[in-house]
Amino acid sequence: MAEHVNIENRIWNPAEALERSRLTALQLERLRDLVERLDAVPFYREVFARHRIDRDSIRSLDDLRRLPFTTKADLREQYPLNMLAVPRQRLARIHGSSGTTGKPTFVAYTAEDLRQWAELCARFLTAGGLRSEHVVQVAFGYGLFTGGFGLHYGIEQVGATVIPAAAGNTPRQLALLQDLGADALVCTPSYALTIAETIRERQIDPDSLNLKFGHFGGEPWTEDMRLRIDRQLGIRAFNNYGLSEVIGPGVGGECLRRDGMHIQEDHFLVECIDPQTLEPVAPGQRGELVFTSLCKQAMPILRYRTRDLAALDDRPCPCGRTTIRMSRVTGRTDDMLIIRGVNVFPSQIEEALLRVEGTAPHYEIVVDRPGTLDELTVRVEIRPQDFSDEMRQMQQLRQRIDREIHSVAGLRANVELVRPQTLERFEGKAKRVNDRRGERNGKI
Ligand code: DLL
Repeated sequence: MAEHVNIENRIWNPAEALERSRLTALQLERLRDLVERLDAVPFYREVFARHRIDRDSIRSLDDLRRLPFTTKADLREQYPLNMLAVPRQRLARIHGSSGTTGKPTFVAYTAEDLRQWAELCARFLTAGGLRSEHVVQVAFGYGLFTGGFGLHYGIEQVGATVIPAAAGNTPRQLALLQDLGADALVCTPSYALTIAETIRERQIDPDSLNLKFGHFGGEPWTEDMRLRIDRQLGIRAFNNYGLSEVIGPGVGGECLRRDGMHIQEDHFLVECIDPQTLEPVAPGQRGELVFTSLCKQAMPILRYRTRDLAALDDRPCPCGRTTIRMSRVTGRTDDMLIIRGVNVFPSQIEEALLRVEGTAPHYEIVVDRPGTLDELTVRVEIRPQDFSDEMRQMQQLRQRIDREIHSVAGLRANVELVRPQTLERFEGKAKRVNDRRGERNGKI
């Protein structure tokens, strides 16, 4: 670990450190090109015709605001592949987004898109310490999900060695870590914790492994969760962000300072808007992120509303990259729960739980409406060493959790403590919320 802390800052591509005026000029040129290319997509052609938009109507980046948003619903309507800007024969690969409901939405890449995608992943991996001499174990799913393949080719681009372990089979992950001695682990943060926990259960000393750092993403996590991963695996954990509709992983990632994720602005225009008024929020304010892909060929996207809530930070970063940084994603406009009128994000519950010593980072949020009032139940696993048959002790722990949830989220929850190892474990993205209110109303 010490070795990695001292690693020097390296920038993969000078495009990450362009002077702002040069970056703006490049973005404008690419945006104008994009508007021209989007004319090949019937969906955009029709909107452009309605709003009388063409390449020449874009004279500065401010004109972006005259262009329409694209939403998930638009993509669903264009199912399966009606958003292509190139002929079908030019596609090199198709991935799908991991929607929580209904059919996936598909995203497509040309060979050139795949090359660019690997380059973007190489950039954030390098920013977070990856070098050609390292070995990386990828424990993301390989399939329609963009995590596995995206990171895989990024690691190869850096010149490092990939172990495509894929998600799942935790005992095998451990055996690979022990026998092949990966320097870095790549997966979702929740799977990193599952691996860390199994290491502890088997009484393996984390220092006997060669792991030094990890690149985690694909789902929201908190700073406390990062500290746990750092501590339990003896590594430095880096956050990276992306979404299939925009390209997959590679939209942004942290540098060694771990103080916000640098957005790859020469490829993506980012906006942060108030989801109600659709107006931009002030820098540093939380809002919904909106992305425009400037370079993608097969399926470029204009002003895509991500529903991810985060804040942007345009202050210079001491690492030398000049790109804007995004905060952690603290919630989504659509995973926000409204419980007895109070807006609650699952990340707030996680934050509260992780403040209480003795809880394991495994929990389930159950929302129900048995009568007329919403009820929030938080089921929390107790760490084996803290589990006790003594009622009083468990009662105290429950009260502490209740107090923390109340102070963070502003509402009372039924706290249910459950025995170690009873809640479901996740190999990919964790599913923490079980909202049963719709079922009772017969809506689902
Ligand atoms: O999750 C792409 C990805 C894979 C990113 C691996 C990083 C690493 P989708 O399956 O389309 O794509 O899901 C995208 O996941 O809108 C966010 O809500 C969430 N998400 C992704 N990365 C992060 C992150 C991939 N670092 C959706 N923090 C996005 C919080 C994240 N949420």
